[in-house]
Amino acid sequence: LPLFERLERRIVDGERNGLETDLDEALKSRPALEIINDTLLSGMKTVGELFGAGLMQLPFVLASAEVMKAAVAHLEPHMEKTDSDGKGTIVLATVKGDVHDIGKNLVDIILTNNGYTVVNLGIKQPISTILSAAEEHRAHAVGMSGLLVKSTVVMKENLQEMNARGVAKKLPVLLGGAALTRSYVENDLTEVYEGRVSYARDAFEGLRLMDATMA
Ligand code: B1M
Repeated sequence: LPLFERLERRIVDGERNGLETDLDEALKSRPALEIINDTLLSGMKTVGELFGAGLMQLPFVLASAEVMKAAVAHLEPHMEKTDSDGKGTIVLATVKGDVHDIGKNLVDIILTNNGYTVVNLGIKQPISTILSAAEEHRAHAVGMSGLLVKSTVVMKENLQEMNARGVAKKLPVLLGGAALTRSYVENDLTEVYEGRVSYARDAFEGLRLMDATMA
């Protein structure tokens, strides 16, 4: 297979052997982010479709995710970074009950490379932990990721909890993940939250929204 098709195939097949060699070759003709967005994420999309259709078993999905993570880790040092620093602090987490973290970690990389301090709490984080970290780090915003449909409900409960604790006005919230829709966030959740809540389709929209929040 040609290089980029082979790379995409590696994600689908969960094939790590020779991954770094292929990535180094790919870096000669394309920027790291483009490789992630156009090639690797396309592979993950196929994995999601196969799994959703019952054509791929969970351990193989996990193997694909591991290759994806290894690829992102290898590409990360090659990504563009801005000189600007100290643009603000965001606490980032995958919500309670949800283990998906590839998207969240991409958001971390993009924000960090663009001058934000990201406190990445990891997966399955209850709102109490997220809010303790926000207080400790004097965060300017909270970012929550979740890919399961049930995570969209958890996010709503988290926003209600933030209202109840009286932190909504000072903590804008950024939400993202495959199960969310723009209309759910912009119609339903803005009704719920007493602060500002926005939806980011991808890591770049997350960056734009953070820039707008901090402006
Ligand atoms: Co899971 N899984 N999974 N899975 N998995 C999905 C989400 C699913 C849609 C697959 C499917 O059925 N087609 C489905 C959810 C269905 C639903 O809820 N209706 C599903 C399921 C069912 C499950 C399990 C329940 C399976 C089981 O156990 N029977 C289980 C859940 C466990 C749990 O969470 N409690 C499970 C487990 C796993 C693995 C562990 C095997 C693995 C995750 C490994 C890991 O993350 N470390 C996995 C994977 C890999 C997927 C799919 C195939 C790919 C997800 C991914 O990494 N995509 C996924 C299919 C899909 O998403 N359609 C699926 C690439 C990633 C870059 O995209 O995270 O969406 P994403 O991030 C995007 C944007 O959404 C956005 O930016 C990124 C792009 O720039 N974004 C943000 C994300 N977060 C953001 C935050 C922001 C801003 C933007 O600001 C804060």
